[in-house]
Amino acid sequence: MNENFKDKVVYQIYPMSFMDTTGNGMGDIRGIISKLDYLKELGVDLLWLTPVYSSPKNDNGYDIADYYQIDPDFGTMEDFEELLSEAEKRGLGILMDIVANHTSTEHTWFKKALEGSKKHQDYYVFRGKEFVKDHPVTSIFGGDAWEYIENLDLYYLHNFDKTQADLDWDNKEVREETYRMMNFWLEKGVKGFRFDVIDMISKVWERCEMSNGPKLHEYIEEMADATYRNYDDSFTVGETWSADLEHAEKYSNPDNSEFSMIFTFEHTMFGIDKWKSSIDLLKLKEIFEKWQKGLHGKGWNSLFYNNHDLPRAISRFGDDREKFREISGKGLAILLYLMEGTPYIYQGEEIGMTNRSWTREEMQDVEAINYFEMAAEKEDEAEVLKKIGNISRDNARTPVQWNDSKNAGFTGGKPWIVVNENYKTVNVRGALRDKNSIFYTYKELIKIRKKMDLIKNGTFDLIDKKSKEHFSYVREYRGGKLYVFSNMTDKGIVIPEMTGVKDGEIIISNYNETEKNGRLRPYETLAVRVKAKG
Ligand code: TEU
Repeated sequence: MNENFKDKVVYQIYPMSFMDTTGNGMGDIRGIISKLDYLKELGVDLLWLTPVYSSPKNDNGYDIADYYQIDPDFGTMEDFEELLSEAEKRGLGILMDIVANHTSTEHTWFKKALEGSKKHQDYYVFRGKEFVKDHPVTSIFGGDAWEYIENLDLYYLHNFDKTQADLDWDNKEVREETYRMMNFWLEKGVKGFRFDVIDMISKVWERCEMSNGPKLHEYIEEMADATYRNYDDSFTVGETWSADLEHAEKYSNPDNSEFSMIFTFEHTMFGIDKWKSSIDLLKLKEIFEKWQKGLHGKGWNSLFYNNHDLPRAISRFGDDREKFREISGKGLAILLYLMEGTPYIYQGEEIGMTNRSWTREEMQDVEAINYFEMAAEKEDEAEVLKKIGNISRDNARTPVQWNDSKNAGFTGGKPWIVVNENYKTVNVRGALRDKNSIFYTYKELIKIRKKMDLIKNGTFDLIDKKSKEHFSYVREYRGGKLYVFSNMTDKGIVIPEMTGVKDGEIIISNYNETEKNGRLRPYETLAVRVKAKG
């Protein structure tokens, strides 16, 4: 079976914020083409584009109005085809984002449903008063997930914004439309897909649970058979917030895989209320241990800290104060990308982009705005803004900082979202010029991964689980070992276990001069290889 995905590294592009070539303030496909050489230099294999289809963009493209069109803000179908061929020339594959749990209410199916077409109402989850009363659902973006349509005297379900109507996957026609659309993109030459909230396509109405319904895996199998299983080297990743190990094994079981892998989010959440959560190192280690051990030999992990829905890696897991930003960013990369799984790098992560503080006027994200409107009624506004600064999705969506000129070189016009103020110090041009930058640590890690089978196949064991200061682990494969030690604090610490690896070779670290003397400086992180004897 195709296991190519185990050697790949994926770079996630959020096109709206990547690179603008038209001056409309919004990134576009030609902008992506113009940066392909940069991505090649980094060494990644696949580019996952978040949705570029025609959309009113109430949820930045996750509200699709036409699955067969490129949104004019991003360019044309010709631009997209050129992207495919230019990417291919450089050995890069393109992954499309499949948002099939819902469509925009601007989609013709939904419009026809509103006009009274029964066939199209059945594409969605339209229900009468009684059903809705007995089946309360809260939207993930806040408020009631049922929206009333007066002239139909029916409600429709929207698990996200009210302009994102849930499709009914129990309707065979909906499934077939989805497969047809996926084949359209496969035939164009895309290498695979990332599936948006795919765990929500089958619902459990008895308990009003919106994920992990009884038909979930059956539908995914059916979809795989009808589409990407017919392509030898396809690459797929499901976004599954609700997955436990058992589901994860089904999704990514090497013998009969539904997907190459899934995204799980336990390590990014910490508590039910996302706005109140903060990282706890002991828990973080436990979570990684659970997934590393749990899927070893049984499935496959995705390795990521951030994406377009999550705050910036360094601000969340590390230390974004300028004094520590680079050391911390490099340390985090070494810590994560030597684990088992496929690495995902979110645009700007490779140069150490950070969160910023937000005012109400600057906020763009529908989720953050809804939260602000609700929370600011009960709590101190400054406190609410602070939480938003820590967690808001807008942090990930500030434009990529290409250089230190106006708007960080992202656009000649007015950017659709503010540029992070630190672009004068944090930018691609500077990172490429400085051989000590975070960029080169990422590049080196990608090279190391491609050379060492141990990283793909080795076992994983935590070292000193109970330490609240460091995150360290050992990987083992055919007698060879790889130790990773990471000081997660801004102070010097001692790790006695390090004395055991004196004979090993340091293969990567985040400080220039490193010793294996058991003492680690703030955020110091290093990987030591001990070769098999004989
Ligand atoms: O995200 C799914 C999802 O559940 C998130 O909305 C998540 O709860 C939230 O972002 C945490 O802050 C996917 C997409 O990645 C996201 O951008 C979309 O908004 C969402 O689906 C709806 O399509």
